[in-house]
This record gives sequence, structure tokens and C-alpha cells, in this order.
Amino acid sequence: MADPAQRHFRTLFLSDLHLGTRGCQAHLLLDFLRYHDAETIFLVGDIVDGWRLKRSWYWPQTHNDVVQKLLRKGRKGARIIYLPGNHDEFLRNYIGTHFGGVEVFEDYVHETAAGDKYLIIHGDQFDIVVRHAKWLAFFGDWAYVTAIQFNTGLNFIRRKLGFSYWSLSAWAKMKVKNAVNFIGAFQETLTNEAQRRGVDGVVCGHIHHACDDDSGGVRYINTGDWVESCTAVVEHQDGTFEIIEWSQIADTQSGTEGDADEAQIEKSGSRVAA
Ligand SMILES: [Mn+2]
Repeated sequence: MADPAQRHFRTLFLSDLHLGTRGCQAHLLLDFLRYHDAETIFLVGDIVDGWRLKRSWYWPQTHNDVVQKLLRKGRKGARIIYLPGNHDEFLRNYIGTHFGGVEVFEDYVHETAAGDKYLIIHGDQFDIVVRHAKWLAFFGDWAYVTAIQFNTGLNFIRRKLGFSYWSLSAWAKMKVKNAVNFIGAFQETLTNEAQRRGVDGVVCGHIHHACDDDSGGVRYINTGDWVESCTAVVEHQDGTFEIIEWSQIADTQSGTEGDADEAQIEKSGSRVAA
């Protein structure tokens, strides 16, 4: 018998789970996955934190359970599409292939039930553009495309040399005054990219800040993360989108002070750079 609380969507978008780090809210995520199903599941990058795991191995049972739960959804018929981010960019070596029923792409154009096209991409590809937006605008499209290639190449070299990913958003968050500017600049850059590719919108992650905004000409949707905000994006059967803030819903469902306190301690315990 179906669980009455079970919700079934056309599409589910998740990003920035950061499995393999203490910051990942795996318990809340497992709870979320228990109640939410979809025909297609997009894993929009930074799902497994390869950078952190390389430094120190952290892989508790709950993180394993998350992977198993996702793979089980795949076996039961869901299409699972994985778009690597900067923290799991080791998977960029596998673009165009699939493993365990999971397909790997650099980015993907998804068509909604309403017939709108959305670019699905993690977003770290544009870090350098976000940082140097004004200069790049001055030099035009050539500089823009070159900058993205440079960004990808630079991080490839850093990885080969054993350095960690230089995180633009972590850098911006350190300079708190710039954080709001940074979020805005990221949104603007991704919105421009969607326009450049002639799609109706973009679904991305990377900056750990959920958002749904169409004021920029195309729709900008950010899935948020499962480190701090515990948010996901769903597409309903009619093609409309919704941000689900699971930490809030889970808190009201459980209704116990203890759970909320525990989640709060976990939250403040370990932050992960986007
Ligand atoms: Mn990221």
C-alpha cells in the first residue's frame, strides 16, 4: 500500500549533497528521499565530495544509504542523470558514459511537461566569469568562452598537482560584504548563459542558495544544498517548478525540540565550500 505522504513528481533536482563530509545532512536527505519520487532525477553536481575524501576518508553508513536509495530508485524505473560539479569533477572523466544505470553528462537540456527548455548544469564552470564579469563583458564573447575553458583547464591542472579546488564562493563568503554581490553575479552569469544557449531557463547549484526567479528574462532556478538549507527542486506533472525546503518541513513534522536542536548543531558544526 502506498504511503499517503509519498509524493511523485515528473522531475527531481538535487545538488550539493557533499556526501563524504561531516556537513552533509544525510539523515534529513534519507528522510526526504523516502517521501519523494520522480520519473527523472537530476543530480546537479557536488553529490560526492571527492576533494574532501581524498584528504580524509569519511563515509558513514547513512551516506552509503543515500547512494543505495538513489540507485534503488533507478532500478525501479527512474532515469538518473548525473552532472558533475567541482567537488566531484573526477566524474567528468566519465562524461558520455553510465554506471549502475546512472548517466553522466557535463550539462543537459531538459524539456518540461509545458514544453519549456531548461539548461541543467552545476555552475562552477562559470566561477571565473562571475569573478571577472566586467572585464569579460568588455572583451566580448571570445573572452567569455576562453575564460570558461581556462577555468576548467586550471582546475584540471590543480587536481593533477594534488591541490584542492579553489572555491570562488568560499572566497566570496569569507568577505561577507561581497556575498550578496556574489550570489547576484552568479545568478546573472547563469541567466546570461541560458540566454546564450537559447533556452527558457536554467537549473543549477554550486552556491548553496536556493532560488526561483524569472526577473532576468529567463527563469533562474537554484537547487540549494544539503549542507545548510536542505532544499530540492521538483517539477510537477504540469511542468511547474517548486522549491522544497525539507529542513523546515521535517522540523514541523517531527515537532520535537530535540530533533531541531540536533539539526542545528550539525548545521553549525561543519560548513562546506561550494
Ligand atoms: Mn560546487
